[in-house]
Amino acid sequence: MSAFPHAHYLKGAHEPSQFYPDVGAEVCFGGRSNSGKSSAINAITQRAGLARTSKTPGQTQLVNFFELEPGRRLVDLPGYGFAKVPRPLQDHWKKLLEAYFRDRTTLKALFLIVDVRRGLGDQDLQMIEFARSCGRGVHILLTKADKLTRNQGASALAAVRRQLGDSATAQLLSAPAKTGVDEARKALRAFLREKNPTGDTPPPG
Ligand SMILES: Nc1nc2c(ncn2[C@@H]2O[C@H](COP(=O)(O)OP(=O)(O)OP(=O)(O)O)[C@@H](O)[C@H]2O)c(=O)[nH]1
Ligand SMILES: [Mg+2]
Repeated sequence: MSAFPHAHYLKGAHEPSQFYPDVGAEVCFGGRSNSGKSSAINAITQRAGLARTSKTPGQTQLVNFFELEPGRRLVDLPGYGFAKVPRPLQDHWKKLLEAYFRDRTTLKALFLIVDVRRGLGDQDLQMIEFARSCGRGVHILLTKADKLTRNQGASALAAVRRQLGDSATAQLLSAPAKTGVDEARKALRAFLREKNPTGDTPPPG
C-alpha cells in the first residue's frame, strides 16, 4: 500500500507565474543533478514512476509540483552542477529557484539530496545557507547508501552532521534498498503539518 495513494503530478513550471497556487503546505526536493531526487520522491511516496528518474543527468528541467494529499505538496526542483546544461538555462534556473525560495509562502522545508559518496559540495552548502536565510527548514537525505558499507555510511553521516551543526538535520537513504525511507517520510509529514503563519485556514471570527 502506498503512503500517499492519491499522490499525482500537478504541473511543471518554467516561470514563477506558472507556479501552482501558493496555498497549503509544501516541501521541495533539491540537490545536484543525478543525486537521486526523483528516486527519493518515488521511494518516500511508495509510488514508482511518480517522478521521472533517469541515468542521464539534468533530466528534471522544470519546477515540478506533485499533490500528496489535498493542500499538501512535494516539489521536484531541477538539479544543479551539471556542466552540459547551457549557461543561459543555468542562469534561468538559478533565478527561478531564488524566486521560489524567497517568495513561496507555503514552502516549509528543503529536502536536500546528496550522494553519500560525494558529501556536501560548495553548491549544496550555498543551497542550505540560502534556504535557511529564507527561513526554510533543511533536511539532508544522503542517498545511494546501498553503495557503501554500513560502517562507511555511518561515518559519512556523522561527518555531515558535524559539518552542519544545528543548521540542518541529516539521514541516510537508499531508494532501491528502502533504507531510511520511513525516517524520511516522518520528517516530510512533520514539515507538512507545521502551522502555516499565513494560514490556509482563516482565523475564527
Ligand atoms: N544505487 C542507487 N542508485 C540510485 C539511488 N537513487 C538514485 N539512484 C540512481 O541514480 C540515477 C539518478 O537518479 P534520479 O532519481 O533520476 O536523480 P535526480 O537527482 O532526480 O536527477 P536529475 O533530475 O537529472 O537532476 C539513476 O540511475 C537512479 O537509478 C539509490 O539510493 N541507490
Ligand atoms: Mg530528477
